[in-house]
Amino acid sequence: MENKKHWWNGAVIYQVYPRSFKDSNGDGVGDLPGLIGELDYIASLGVDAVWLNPVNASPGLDNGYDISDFTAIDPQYGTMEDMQQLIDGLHRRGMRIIIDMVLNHTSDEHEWFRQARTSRDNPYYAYYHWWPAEKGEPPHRCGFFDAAGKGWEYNRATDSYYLHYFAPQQPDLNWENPKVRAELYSMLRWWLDKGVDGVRLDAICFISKDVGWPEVGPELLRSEYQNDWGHYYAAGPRLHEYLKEMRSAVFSGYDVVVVGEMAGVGSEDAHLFEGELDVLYHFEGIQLGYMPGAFKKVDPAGYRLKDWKEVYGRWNAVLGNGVSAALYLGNHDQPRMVSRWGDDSAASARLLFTWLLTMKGTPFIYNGDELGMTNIRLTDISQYRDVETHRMYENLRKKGGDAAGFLADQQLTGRDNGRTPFQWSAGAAAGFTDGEPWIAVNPNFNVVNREVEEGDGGSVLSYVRWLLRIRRSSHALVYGGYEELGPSHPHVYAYKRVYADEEWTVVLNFSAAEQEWGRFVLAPWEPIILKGKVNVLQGKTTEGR
Ligand code: TEU
Repeated sequence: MENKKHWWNGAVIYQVYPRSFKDSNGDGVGDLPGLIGELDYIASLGVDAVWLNPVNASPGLDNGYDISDFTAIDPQYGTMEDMQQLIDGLHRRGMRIIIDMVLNHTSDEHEWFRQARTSRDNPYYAYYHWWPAEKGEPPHRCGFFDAAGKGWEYNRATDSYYLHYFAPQQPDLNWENPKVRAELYSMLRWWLDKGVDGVRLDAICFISKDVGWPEVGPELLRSEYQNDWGHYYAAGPRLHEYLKEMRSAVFSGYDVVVVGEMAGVGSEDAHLFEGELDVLYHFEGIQLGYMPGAFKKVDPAGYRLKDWKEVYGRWNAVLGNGVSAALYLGNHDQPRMVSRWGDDSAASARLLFTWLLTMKGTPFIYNGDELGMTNIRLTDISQYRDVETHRMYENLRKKGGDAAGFLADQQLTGRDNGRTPFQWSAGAAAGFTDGEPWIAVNPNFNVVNREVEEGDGGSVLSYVRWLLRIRRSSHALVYGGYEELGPSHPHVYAYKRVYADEEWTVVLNFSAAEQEWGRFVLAPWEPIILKGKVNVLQGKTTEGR
């Protein structure tokens, strides 16, 4: 097909959070053998590739986003042989694998940092960003996972501060240093030579720093960077130089997809990444309904469909020449899709998936969302496992803030909502583990689980499989153009997808109330999908789970 220049053109990607997917040895933590045992399930969905969150050696402060050895598998997940089995197992089933690489920072237990922090004369000292104490306090930077919100940490042995955009245990790598870049590129080639089919580059837009270390006052942040440190961090002076160099030194030699996590990047800059990245995993959609700033806070009014249409329409308008926009409504950093954007109902899950799989872009399905898994709504800080939640809570308590209000907000926005164990069955621990799960299982696992939904033609799972089949059968839904259809409506989103003489019309009721749109009367959360003039959904959306 002329549009399919690369394997990922038109692909649907399934994100697996291995820690919570399937435990094979009863230690309560998901692992590679457990995942390998469920590859037939993943293949049965009809997806094209798996994005695997990090399984590299790590102390686990940030569930693997603090890597201590880029070319070793953490024993809690398995061995390098297991990893090769996973790669081969996916390939045998006609699927691909995208690994997750964290190149902005390492763990403070990585050998490079263990050496670097011993002395300013250590050759690895220049692998990280330092501020010598004799120059006084460093200019403020935000540390997203720092209890005090500070982005510099003092290190006694070198009498200097090191930079960390995330936790103090996640020191930022110094990409100004060509030795760092060369080591990272060599490591990436090592992984690509194992047969992986793509890389998701974690926080990659943050890798370039203004090493003049200017003061960044609140007024500058507010005026130029939307009051969001992520926007400032994503505006580094050498970002595109580094990405072009990495493309040339690593990826250009392979048929692999490069997915860039792009917090803080706006659609007005999307064209700058052409030739550098293949899929832009932007945040402008996922942050709708959150107050601007480093720590998530929901707008009481929630998100507005008007804004949703604007954001996704705008991103589609700027992309096309070989770069695609990621379409996603949930991931390991977000609350559950059906709780964030729907009302926990199966009907709202089906509606959201209809958008995800008929809209223009590269769809990402987060494991469990295809079952309609919901937020767990934890009630006590002791139930949380996420470093982000704990550090925000510490910061708040120090300032005498409203702990109850914070926990109420985390029930809506906390990352752990999306990290509870995959719900396989109504059995013990939802069939996830024979041991004590590392985090609580959602109590609704008895009705929201793979086993019960397999047998239900009206379940979210059955509907997602059907949608994926419909999508795969259609040029227009995969490669077609996108045109929003009027009249504008506060709760109904309608658009066309056209490719040659194939034309689809999608009309979506994004509300729990009946809505009229043109000649249509839509039931709560009802999608209408017309192929030409035929409603292909007739009778598909029965009620119940
Ligand atoms: O997230 C990068 C990022 O932009 C985060 O600040 C994100 O916005 C935040 O976690 C949302 O609450 C990546 C990974 O996806 C995340 O899991 C890691 O914690 C983070 O990088 C550090 O590696």
